[in-house]
Amino acid sequence: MKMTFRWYGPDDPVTLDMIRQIPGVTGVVTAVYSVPVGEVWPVEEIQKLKDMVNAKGLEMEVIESVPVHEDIKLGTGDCERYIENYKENIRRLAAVGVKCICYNFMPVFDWTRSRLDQPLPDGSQALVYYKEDVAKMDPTKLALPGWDSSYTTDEMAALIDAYKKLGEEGLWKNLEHFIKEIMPVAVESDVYMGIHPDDPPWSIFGIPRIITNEENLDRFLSLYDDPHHGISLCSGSLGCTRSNDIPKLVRKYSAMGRIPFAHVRNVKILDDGSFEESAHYSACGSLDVVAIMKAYHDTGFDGYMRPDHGRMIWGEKARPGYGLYDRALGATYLNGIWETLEKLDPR
Ligand SMILES: [Mn+2]
Repeated sequence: MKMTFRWYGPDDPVTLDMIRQIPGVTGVVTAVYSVPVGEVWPVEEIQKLKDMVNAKGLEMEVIESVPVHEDIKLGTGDCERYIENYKENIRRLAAVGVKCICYNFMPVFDWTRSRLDQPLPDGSQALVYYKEDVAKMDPTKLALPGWDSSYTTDEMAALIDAYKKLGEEGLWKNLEHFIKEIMPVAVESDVYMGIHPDDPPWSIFGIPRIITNEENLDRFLSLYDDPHHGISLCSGSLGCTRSNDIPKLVRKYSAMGRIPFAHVRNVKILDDGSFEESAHYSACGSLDVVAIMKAYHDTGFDGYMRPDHGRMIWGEKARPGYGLYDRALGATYLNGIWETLEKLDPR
């Protein structure tokens, strides 16, 4: 297992100098952020990023994300050109030593929360999803991090409408086309592609979401039969519904060698199915993090892992979910569990 940490590039208030001091973190997970979604990343930009990371003694073997343009998900407009660009990005990243690319196929919105700074009883702040609040939200007028704010209200309404018409099966068809196009390039480049599950794993605002549960993950993997075609298994995304048994899913897909990249975090599920992001420690949320780590360990997991979102603690001001302190505690906690498992059961 290789422990990594997400880094949002030179503008991130969490710096490489800070990250390198977290025990056991050997690399960062990052991306070129200056290029519009769908376009090819300049080789010089990729190389510059890698040089910055390597200069601090860290590795840059995982990219999160190379985003998928809406035209690909909708199968419209410049879809084929964007797919060709995507292939070129895979080749260019492989050329500098990238081994794994994380992406998602969520229409319009990336992860969705109703509030990014909900105070918790201990005085920390966390990202939360309260079903009642989400039901009152107007998706054409929203602005949250991870959401594309470049759309006008009318454009957003039209986009949402197009996805409603496309429906789940239409989205599957476009995902299959994308996978069948890019995977031969990924295999040839020896890059492991890991799809990130939808967060949360259910339809919001009537827009289809399909990377949500075991049945759909099976269907996804069956689209292309090669270990390079895998899952960035995110315990917090799939785990915010009790219907997903995370240790069981980890055990199954890790044993199949289909998890190149693991996001491990906890989440607290509330009675009405809402959820709050919690500290990584098992007792703070609804997931058994030791059982998750044991499932990885038992199946000989040798991929990349990172702590996922953290709370804001100790007065830190940073990008919601991506401060230094709570994620560093998460990395250390996960490394502690892993070291224990290794010593109890050396392979
Ligand atoms: Mn995640």
